[in-house]
Amino acid sequence: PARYDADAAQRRWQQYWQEHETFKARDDGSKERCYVLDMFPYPSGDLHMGHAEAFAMGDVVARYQRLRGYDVLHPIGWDSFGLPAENAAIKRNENPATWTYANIETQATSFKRYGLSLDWSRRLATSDPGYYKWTQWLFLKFRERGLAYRKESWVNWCPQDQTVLANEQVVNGLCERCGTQVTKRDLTQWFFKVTEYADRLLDDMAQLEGAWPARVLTMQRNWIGRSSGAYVDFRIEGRDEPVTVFTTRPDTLYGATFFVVAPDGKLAPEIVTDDHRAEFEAYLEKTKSETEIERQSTDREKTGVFLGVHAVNPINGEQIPIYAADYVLADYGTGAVMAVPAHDQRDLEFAQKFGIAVRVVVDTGEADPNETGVATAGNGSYVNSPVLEGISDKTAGVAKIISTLTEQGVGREAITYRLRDWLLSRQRFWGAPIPIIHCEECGEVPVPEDQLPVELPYLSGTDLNPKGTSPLAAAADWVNVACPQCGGPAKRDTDTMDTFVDSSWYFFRYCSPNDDQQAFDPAAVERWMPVAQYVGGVEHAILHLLYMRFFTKVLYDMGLVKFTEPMKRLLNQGQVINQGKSMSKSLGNGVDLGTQIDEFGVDAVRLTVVFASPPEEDVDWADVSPGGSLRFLQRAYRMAADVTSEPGVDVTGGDPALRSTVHKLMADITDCVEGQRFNVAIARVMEMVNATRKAIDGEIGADDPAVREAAEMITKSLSLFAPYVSEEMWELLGHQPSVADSGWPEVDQALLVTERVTCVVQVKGKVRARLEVSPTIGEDDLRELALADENVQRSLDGREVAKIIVRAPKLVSIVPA
Ligand code: ANZ
Ligand code: ZN
Repeated sequence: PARYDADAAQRRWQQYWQEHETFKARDDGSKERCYVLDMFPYPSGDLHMGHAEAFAMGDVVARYQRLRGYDVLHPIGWDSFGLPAENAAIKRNENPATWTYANIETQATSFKRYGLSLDWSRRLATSDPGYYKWTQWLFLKFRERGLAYRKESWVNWCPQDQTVLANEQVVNGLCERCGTQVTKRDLTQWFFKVTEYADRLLDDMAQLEGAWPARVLTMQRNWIGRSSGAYVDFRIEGRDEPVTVFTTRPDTLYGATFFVVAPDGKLAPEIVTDDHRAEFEAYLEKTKSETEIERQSTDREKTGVFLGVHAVNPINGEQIPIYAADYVLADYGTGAVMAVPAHDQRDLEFAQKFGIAVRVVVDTGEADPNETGVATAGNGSYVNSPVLEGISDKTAGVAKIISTLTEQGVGREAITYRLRDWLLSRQRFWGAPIPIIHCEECGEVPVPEDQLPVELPYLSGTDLNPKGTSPLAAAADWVNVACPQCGGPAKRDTDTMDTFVDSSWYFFRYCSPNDDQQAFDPAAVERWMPVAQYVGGVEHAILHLLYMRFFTKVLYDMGLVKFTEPMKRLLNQGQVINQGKSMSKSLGNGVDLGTQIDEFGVDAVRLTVVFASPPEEDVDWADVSPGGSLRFLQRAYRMAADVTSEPGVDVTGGDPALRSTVHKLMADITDCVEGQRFNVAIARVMEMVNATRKAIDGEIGADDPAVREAAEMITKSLSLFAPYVSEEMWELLGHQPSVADSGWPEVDQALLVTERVTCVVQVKGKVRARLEVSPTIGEDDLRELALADENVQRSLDGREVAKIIVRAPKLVSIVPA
């Protein structure tokens, strides 16, 4: 019998697709456009199982939309700046580009072998000067709008890598890359003012509701962390300016029995008295080695030091002691809090440890926090709070205090966000240089646009070793330049940009990837975007997706794009794991994609990763069977080989039962693909193959037009998941390539309807109702149905039934008493 040779098919069709540019976006207006995008890969080594799954999912959508008749844009590129390239280059004593571009070539070859329906003509890499020129241009535009600025700030610092780390690069207090304990350091850094867009980032999520996974929206909402409350000004003895706190519970102001400031904020060292300075400084050192996550953790024992000064509560003039404690963060709210131990758990734990009074000001009916050690946070009537007397509702209490404080000029309504501005400076080599020149006379001077890109100098090996600041600082020829404004001696900024900047706009670039006059052609973007389907890992649920949304809104404000959300629909595929665990070298449970492909072929591997589970769930390689997938593909291939009718035969004359079965399955496949239940879609294709095989081997026979119709539907459906074998099958069925151009099957709605007959119901010989029923309905069911009918009931008008004759399925005759 006919056998599918995966290896030969892979070689043959890869070449065919390439020669015929089968998957090139036409962009000629002949068809409606549809942009399907996979998160672009980082070029670390060859493709792995994770890529195999993610890209198989994206390709299902791209191939489906293409068959549906869309002009599909399905591009590929590389997020090719970043630390691993730099570390590899130091190890190998070469320039990071060598490692990077070699890996890109390896991955490109593997992507082609993997049979993805990609438009290779739009390929890009963020480390190409032709790309990062525009990253730099965007930076300058953001700066012109006041959205990029420099400030001093504490940053996470890895002493080993000698670099600043973003919060997400710190895992349990350790550097994500090298495992060294992270410390804090004060540096002047570049930031993007993403906080200015906090409200829009929240509000525009309405556009994404139902189209993005709910958990991603929740994560983004929490990350932005909008809270409303009030600012309250406290005087401090011996100081002119008041200190402002942010509180979500201004209504508990009478319960504030102490005051806490962040040890690492500006205020603490200013107000600490000499008696307490040494103790404070020791505490500050300790705090610096802690991560934000540790500091916010609720089950940690509270620590802190008294600063020797008091604050004055503006509502009652009470003096309360000021502490520095690490549970208060320097850069949230104002970095200072009024502590209300009766109604805030952290404050209560602190008060109990330091012997501070706990004063209940809201009677919630719960037990006294003094005794239980549990702060009460609920609604209740206010006590010990003269201004709030008679009020017993939180909203009213908050409003009353805010109006009182506002009148007295010591407080006001406020909203704060967890979201911080985006620290984009990196003291590393392999990134887009920040296009700023620092001149002693003129200060910060942007590099003139006609001098972009600011290209990286050629450094390699140990020259790339971090030296506390960027390795770029050591490239004297590169750093020292004439000031573009005054011509005097000046220095280039030696920081490079966070790679999240590169990936915040690449999807725009794909619309006109070779344009050397602009970052992207707004007209091309308008034709293709927003992206219809974005596919990628949930590890990007927060930062990448938030930052690219931010970029899009800024570009909207610049008038360059006409929409505010770039990705209409998002799919987060799960991971490929093995034996219940993430694959890792240390566990030795890695599965090599190349080896799997060599053994089972691309189609079987692709089918396996998609069939294993719903797309958003993990695939455990220990539970799947690529061998089973291959056997199924052989079965499908043999089925196609056995069809004996000619292409174009009139299928309407085919076996009605088989047609009805197949059309129902086909309708289901379409629904499943639309609804991203790809695994179920594959199960239906398998059912279709079984039904068709049975028909071929049974009475219906290989020559029945219904068999051909089924085989063609199978081939088209299967091409979303197993493109190579499907091209072969399409050919076996007597068609010209490519199956990717063959169009999605039309389902005949008439064949979906289960057959019905009309049953006449008579009452006393008169027709009172007509019921649509199944031809096989039973007598009892029909009797019940007839008696339940509204018109029948009306004509019976409450009378008993004396006699009822049921002749299923066509007649019911009722005689009332
Ligand atoms: C007094 C109070 C009484 C508070 C009470 C809460 C309950 P969210 O909801 O997360 O915005 N806070 C303010 N700034 C802080 C900082 N920099 N570090 C740590 N905690 C800070 O939390 C706001 C509440 O967290 C604020 O309201 C403040 O404590 C504390 F019964 O003020 B509250
Ligand atoms: Zn100058």
